[in-house]
This record gives sequence, structure tokens and C-alpha cells, in this order.
Amino acid sequence: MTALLDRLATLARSPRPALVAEDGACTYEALLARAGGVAGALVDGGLTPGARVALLCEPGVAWVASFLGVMMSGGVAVPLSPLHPEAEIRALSRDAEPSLSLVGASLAARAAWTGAPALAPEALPPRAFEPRVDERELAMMLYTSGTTGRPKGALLTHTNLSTQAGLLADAWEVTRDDRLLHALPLHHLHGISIALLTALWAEATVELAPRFDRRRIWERLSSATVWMAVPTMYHRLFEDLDAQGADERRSRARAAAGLRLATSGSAALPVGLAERWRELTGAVPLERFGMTEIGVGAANPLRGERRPGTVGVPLPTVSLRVVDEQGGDAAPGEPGEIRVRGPSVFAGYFRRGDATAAAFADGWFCTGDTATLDPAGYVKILGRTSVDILKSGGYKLSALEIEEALRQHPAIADVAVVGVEDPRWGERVVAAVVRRPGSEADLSTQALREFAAARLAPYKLPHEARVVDELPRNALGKVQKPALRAALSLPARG
Ligand code: MLC
Ligand code: AMP
Repeated sequence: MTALLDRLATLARSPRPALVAEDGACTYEALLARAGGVAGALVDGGLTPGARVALLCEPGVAWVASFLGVMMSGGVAVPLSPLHPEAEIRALSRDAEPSLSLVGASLAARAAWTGAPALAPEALPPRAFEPRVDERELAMMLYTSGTTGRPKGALLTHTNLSTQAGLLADAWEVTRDDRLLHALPLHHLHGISIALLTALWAEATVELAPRFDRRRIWERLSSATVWMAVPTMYHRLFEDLDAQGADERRSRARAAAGLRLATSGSAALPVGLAERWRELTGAVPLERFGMTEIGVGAANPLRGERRPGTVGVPLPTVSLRVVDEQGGDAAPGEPGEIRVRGPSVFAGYFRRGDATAAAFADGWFCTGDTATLDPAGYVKILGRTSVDILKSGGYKLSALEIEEALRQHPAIADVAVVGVEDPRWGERVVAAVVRRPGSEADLSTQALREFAAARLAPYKLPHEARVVDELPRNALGKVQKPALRAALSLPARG
């Protein structure tokens, strides 16, 4: 058995509230019976250990029961997002080749997009199910954008998920008395593993918001003890706060100050935003650094000194180095690449032995993040090594994937996508396009967003499109993105 499933098995009779969501509320006992129903149905449906199961549900009890059910069945959960357009679900499903899919009743019309026989989790009768799963087996595959046009499936084992949940529950002292307000998307590590599984590990209650709705989050914060967010959410919360009258601002400040813990991750938290949260609540958010492939690597302490502008110190069980260009450990304060080793590091990319091999050096996972380590061991992230990886609102985006989608436009001869620093999104996605001679099509930002929306999730669409005469290229024909930024009078990144 696995540590996480073992722990959940001990909660199979727990009357404590596990979830409060749009599609209902349930105790641990009810949640695990529903998860058992899903696991049993998958096994009855012929699922073999290690086979992939696509998961397409709105956030809610059905999503969580489905996810846990796949884990219990020995299958590999492949969470897809209701935000994804048809073309993206079909492309990811072609890559994942799921044996079965679990598609929520409200999304039943999309079941065919997964290319697999679909079960509706709401229709599966609860039952007791005893998992027979080994720690080393795969539990989940998450699609992550990278320096190739197509997202890659990152494979996470039960050990990865158990280690992470246990580590974070310990580090953040999460207990059954906590109530986590959860508004993160459920197709990425932050929402699934860092937030949801950590809370379930500790038998805490999770309030799953159907989406990030600023007003509703402010309303619900007063009954939560823990809030986990990406920096853009903090920015959006302040935008909404600033629009309120004095009384409402005071009452919201009281709600936020009542939280035991507010964390930030997935992108850099601007120091000014951290300080505003401190003014409001008395403490800066606990900032931590993570990645789909490694889980949370470093975190500021719950009780010790939180240093704004840093992501804290490596978590126990995480070995973290900052490696200079010569491949040795960088001196304190000197920049280098963050490399990580330990039980939370993933098992590799699905059917991409080449990419997996390229991601490791001597057994260390190479994050592509540039950072310094100070003498006290605090990690400060300076930026990323690749210009083609952007972070907008906490989502990792591949410039190449967005370029590929725009290149399908008949009036676009050439295109390059760059990230530009932005107070709300962290980075804004700007596309420079070259018009095909003779074409008169509308290449405005709105027109290109509408065009690309059929191919890409809404958060991948360019915030801005600029028509240029040509793209600056070097002698090898590679677009010079720093020069392009300068030509567009966009500030340099980092
Ligand atoms: C929404 N939009 C975005 C966007 N999010 N555009 C660019 N980047 C984004 N991140 C678009 C919408 O489609 C919409 O377009 C317009 O912006 C306004 O949408 P909204 O719904 O009002 O935005 P909002 O709800 O405020 O969304 C912001 C957000 C969301 C922060 C809630 O982006 C989000 O959930 N981000 C979390 C990403 C995440 O979980 N990353 C974790 C990766 S794991 P239009 O055209 O309709 O106007 C990881 C490891 C780790 O990184 O360490 O955690
Ligand atoms: P993802 O691939 O979506 O899991 O995103 C992981 C990436 O997010 C990391 O490689 C970092 O670039 C970035 N990231 C996560 N947390 C932080 C943070 N606290 N500060 C800066 N960057 C972060």
C-alpha cells in the first residue's frame, strides 16, 4: 500500500467533513466510499494497473472521488481541464491514450473528445474497495508546457504524491481543524497535490470553489483557516478590495487576518504585494517554490523568518543545489541553475525518453530556474534560463506552442511570442506577427485571440498582438527575442 492511500483508508469511517463544493458536501466516510465506487467500476471495466484514465469534471466532490478512485484502482489519473477547447482535449488524449475516462455529468457532451469509453462518476454506486497499489507505481500524469511546442506528460508516482502531501502537512502544521479555501484549477500540481492532497492527508476540510471569483473568495475567507494561491490571485483580490468602501475594507481585512496560513507559489510574488498583505493581515504570505516535476522544493518557514523576495529554504527530503555554468556548486550569492533530487522528483516524461534524459544531470533534475543561495540557505529566484517559457497568472506557457497555433492563421507569415513583465499576470503574453503579403485579414489582438481560442486554453491566448514588418533573426535564422522586445519597446524580462 502507499502512505497516502493507507492514511485515507484510516479515514474510511471518519465522520469529519472532507469537502464542501458546488455539487454537494461530504464526510471522509462518504468521500472514500464514492472513491471506492469509482475504483471498483474502473477495475470491473477492465482497467489494468498503470493504464491511464482521463479525468474531466468540474471542481467538486465528483472530481475528488474520481481522482482518489483512480489512485485506488492502480490506474494513472490524467486530469484534463474544462477550460480546454476541443482541439486541446483531443490532442492531449491522443498523446495520453487513456483506457477509460471519467467525465462529469455536466461535461458529458465532451466525453467523446477523450477517445476512450467514458464513465459518469456521479452514477457510480459507493462501495468499499481495498486498494492493492505499490508506492513505486505511477499515480498521475500532468501535462506541462516546455521548450517544445507540444506539452509533455509528467509522470508522478505514489511515492511522489505521498511524500509531498506528508511534507507539506508537517511543514505547514495542517490538521483536521483546518479548513482550506481552494480556488486553484485542478489540472496542475498546485491545485491537486500542494493544496488538495495536503489537506486530505491531514483530514482537514476543503472548500472547493467552482472558480476564482474575487468577491466570493473575500466572502468565504472568513470561514477558512488556510488559503493557497498564485500571486495573480493576491493581485486580483486587492483590485477588488480597493474598489470597496471603508466598512467593507475593514471587514475583509478582519477575514484575511483570521487566516492561520496564506501561501503563494507557482510564480514570483512581488515584494510590494507581499507587503500589502502584511499591512492587511500582519504577515506576508508564505512563499514557496515548486514545479510539476519536483513538487515543492523550497519554502519560507511557517514560524521562522519569512523573507519576501525569496522562496525560503529547501524542504526536508529535498536536496537542492544551485549549479554554476561549470557544473559546480555556485558560491553563496552567485547565480546558477536550481537542481533537485529526492523522493518527490517525478519519474520522467511519458514516452519521451529523450526529454527525460535531457532533464537530468547526474541524477539531479535540472529545473531551468536561475537562482542564488544566500549563506543561510534561502533561495532567491532570478528568472528562467529559457526565453520560451512564460508564466502568466501562475500557468506555465510555452511560447512555441502559442506560436504554432498562430502560425495556422492564413494571413500570418511569421510569428514570435515573448513574455513581458506585468503587475497583474506576472508576465503578459505578446505576439509579434508578420502579415502575409497581399492579405488584408484583421490581425488585431481580439481577432487573433478569437482565432487561437479554438486551439488553445483561454489562459494561453496572447494579451496583445503587434504587427511588425519582420522579426529580428540571427545568422542561423533563430528569432532574437531580446532584440524583438527592444524593437517593440517592451521592457526586458527579469
Ligand atoms: C485567466 N485569463 C488569463 C489567465 N487566467 N490570461 C492569461 N493568463 C492567465 N493565467 C484570461 C481569461 O481567459 C479571461 O479572458 C481574462 O483573462 C480574465 O479572466 P478571469 O477569469 O477574470 O481571470 P481570473 O479569474 O482572475 O484568473 C486568474 C487566475 C487564473 C489567477 C485565477 O489564471 C488561475 O487560476 N491561475 C492558476 C494557475 C495555476 O494553478 N498554476 C499552477 C501550476 S503548478 P477573456 O478573453 O475571457 O477576457 C506550479 C507548481 C507550483 O506552478 O509551484 O505551484
Ligand atoms: P510548472 O511547470 O507549472 O509546475 O511551473 C513551475 C515553475 O514555476 C518553476 O520552474 C518556476 O519557474 C515557477 N515558480 C514556482 N514557484 C515560484 C516562486 N515562488 N517564485 C518564482 N517562480 C516560481
